[in-house]
Amino acid sequence: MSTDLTQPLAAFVRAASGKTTRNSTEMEFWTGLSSLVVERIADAWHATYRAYEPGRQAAYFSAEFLEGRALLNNLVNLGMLDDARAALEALGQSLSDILEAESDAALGNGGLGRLAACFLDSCATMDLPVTGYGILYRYGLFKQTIDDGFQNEHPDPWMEEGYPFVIRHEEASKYVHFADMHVRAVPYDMPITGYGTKNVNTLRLWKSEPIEEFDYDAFNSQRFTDAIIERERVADLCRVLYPNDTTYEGKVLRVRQQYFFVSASLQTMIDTYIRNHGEDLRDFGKYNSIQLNDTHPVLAIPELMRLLLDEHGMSWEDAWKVVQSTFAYTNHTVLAEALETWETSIFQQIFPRIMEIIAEIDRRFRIELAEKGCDQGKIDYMAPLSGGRVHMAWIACYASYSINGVAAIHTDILKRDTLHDWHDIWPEKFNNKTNGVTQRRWLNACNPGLAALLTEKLGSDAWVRDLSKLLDLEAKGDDALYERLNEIKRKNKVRFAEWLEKRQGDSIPIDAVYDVQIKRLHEYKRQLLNAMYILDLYYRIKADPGMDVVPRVFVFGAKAAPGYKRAKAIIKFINEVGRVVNNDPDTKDLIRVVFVENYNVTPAEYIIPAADVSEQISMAGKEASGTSNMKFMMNGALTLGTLDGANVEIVEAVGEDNAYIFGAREEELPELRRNYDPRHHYETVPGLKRVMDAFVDGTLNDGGSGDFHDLRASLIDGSSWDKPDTYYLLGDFASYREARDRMAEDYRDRKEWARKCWVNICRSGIFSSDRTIGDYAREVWKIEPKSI
Ligand code: AZC
Repeated sequence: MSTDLTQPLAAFVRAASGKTTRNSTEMEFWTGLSSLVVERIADAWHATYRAYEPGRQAAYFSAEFLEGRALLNNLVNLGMLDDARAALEALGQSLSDILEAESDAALGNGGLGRLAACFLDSCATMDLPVTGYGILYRYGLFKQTIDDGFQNEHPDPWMEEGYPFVIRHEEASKYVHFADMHVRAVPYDMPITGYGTKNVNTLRLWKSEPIEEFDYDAFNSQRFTDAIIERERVADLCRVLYPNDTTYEGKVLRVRQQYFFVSASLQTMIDTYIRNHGEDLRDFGKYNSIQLNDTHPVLAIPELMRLLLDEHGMSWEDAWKVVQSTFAYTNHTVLAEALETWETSIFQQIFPRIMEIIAEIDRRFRIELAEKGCDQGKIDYMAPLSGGRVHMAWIACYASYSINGVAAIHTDILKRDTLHDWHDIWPEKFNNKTNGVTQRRWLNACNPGLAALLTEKLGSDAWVRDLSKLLDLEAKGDDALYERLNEIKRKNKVRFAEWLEKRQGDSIPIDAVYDVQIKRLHEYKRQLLNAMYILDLYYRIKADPGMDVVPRVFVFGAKAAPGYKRAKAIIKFINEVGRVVNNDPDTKDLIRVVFVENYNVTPAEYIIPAADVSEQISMAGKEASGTSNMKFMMNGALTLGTLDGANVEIVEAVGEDNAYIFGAREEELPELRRNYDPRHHYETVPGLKRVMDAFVDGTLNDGGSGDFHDLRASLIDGSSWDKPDTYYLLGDFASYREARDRMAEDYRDRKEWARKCWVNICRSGIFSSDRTIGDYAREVWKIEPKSI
């Protein structure tokens, strides 16, 4: 059923621009159309809120929600896409240009933040009473430019031109108090629409504001600047997202952000409880479950204690029971550098009462463990205040009724290694929840060609709400279908190549293997290994100009944390390999390297549908799950990966013949590393010496920084504080090269390749975040769908 949206759209555009539609800009059209969308869902949104209120609900506490763009996703979910396109055309605009005007809401760093966004999408689609709580950062993740091959960072004022998809709710403001600062928390609600449902869920993002509108007293007594400075100090709290992914920085402002958003969120939840169930809060955990997305929101544990004890007069014992029936904790990484611990002096200084409560939790923990017969050494290690620091993960493990990892192998490592002492004592708390991604954004919206094929073959779009439906399609794979699959892929390559050319001026060939690694830059993810392979291939072609190679385009997209020197050196390294390879007449028609600047959600939506090869090459045991691996699979790319994170489960699902696995396994690595001598590999693996020497012999130019010398040394020599080649690049090099070469050869058989892609697509159902959320809802949150 189509609705003519021309008139309402024109009205919203005029309201946004104060001009005739003819004179309105693309940005103003985007604002107008977005406001129209919000207007259309307003009643259902309110009804959903009311429907969820009295029952049991879950809250997803996360310092990051990497939403990306909202408009297209909402139009598709609400079935408004065709009407919007027609209305825009009637007003002389094209939908794709209008969509391009939107900036990404990049309120997250990477996997953890994007996972939170996929989860909210699934909850809405499944009519589950789940609300997201986070922070309205004024500046999202930095914008990256690549200048002369080096990364530079720039601020991302993503909502400076207005953003209709968040609604300020002044009336629901809360106060948050620090020892030295009092803050008003104002909620901005973002509607989360689902597909094929009326329900509209909520992501509540808190903004910090001064309590007094303006300190007139200070103003009148000529202390104008003092008044302004105080206001700015409060606004600073939410000003910026910390740009670290899987590393931890003990910044006071960060701990303030964490406390700020969990305190405001808990106050809201308590108010809702009291409104519906009365003043006796002992049943709080019967109506609420709070999922802690990593340790960033763990201050919610002592803060809920404080609210129950101090504001609601509960006893310690009752309050602790509430806490223990409310919280569930997800761990997202086993990297030691990610574990949040804080100096007690910081807590003492900014929230002494919270510190007091943590000290009491610590005291009772020690007694409880002693009663269980634990020895003192173990107790000292596991205690919340172990070694005079506050250990956020330890508090989470003690207080939560559920502790989960994000892929089977990751949960096993948590049990066996990272959290094994907790597992020994509370095995029943541990469970695995393998990650998933939403097929609404990552297939239906970003790959319309493939989506149409799936709908046609299935006879309906039921897969958009239930991805396991694709299993039925596997048997329908035949030559004609494989040819269509290849055509769709080719069109997606054209679309990506055009986008890339327009965006950063790089032109790439279409008929080539698109081999892609897109993720945050980290040594454990081994982008450097990927670049070393390319360099080796370059030398092989130079040595044998007649070599019959399948044309390849190597695509990278990655941001490095601004303070992560080695990661930034690797970005420069990739770009230098690109400079050499792309400009050499002997190789430039065969292999090409592109670095997609400012990688984010939107670039991923262009890149993934165009990819043939999904690079998932982390050192085994280090990538907790990975989620791009799942997006690639859904879009018909084949995995080239180690047995790490969810790769393990992907291979299990598709079979070893339909994926390319290489490298040392997690269980082999301790033994392999014991006598590991990377220099031996350097000297004996054919071609490796040539590659490693190119780091420093003038082939590649690090701009005089010495970075490439350091990179090479880190692999071969190590340093005073680090063994060489921590992530086993040289050890896995030969195996990686063999698998990657074989893969490129296999690509020549276009039909057989397409068959493998088809198997991957059809078996991707278990990697839908709908499956993951179904598991959380049933096993952890114990909530039921509630449709309006
Ligand atoms: C990431 C993991 O590195 C990634 O493997 C996983 O898929 C993702 O979380 C979602 O679970 N971790 C983070 O982004 N950040 C931290 C602090 O772990």
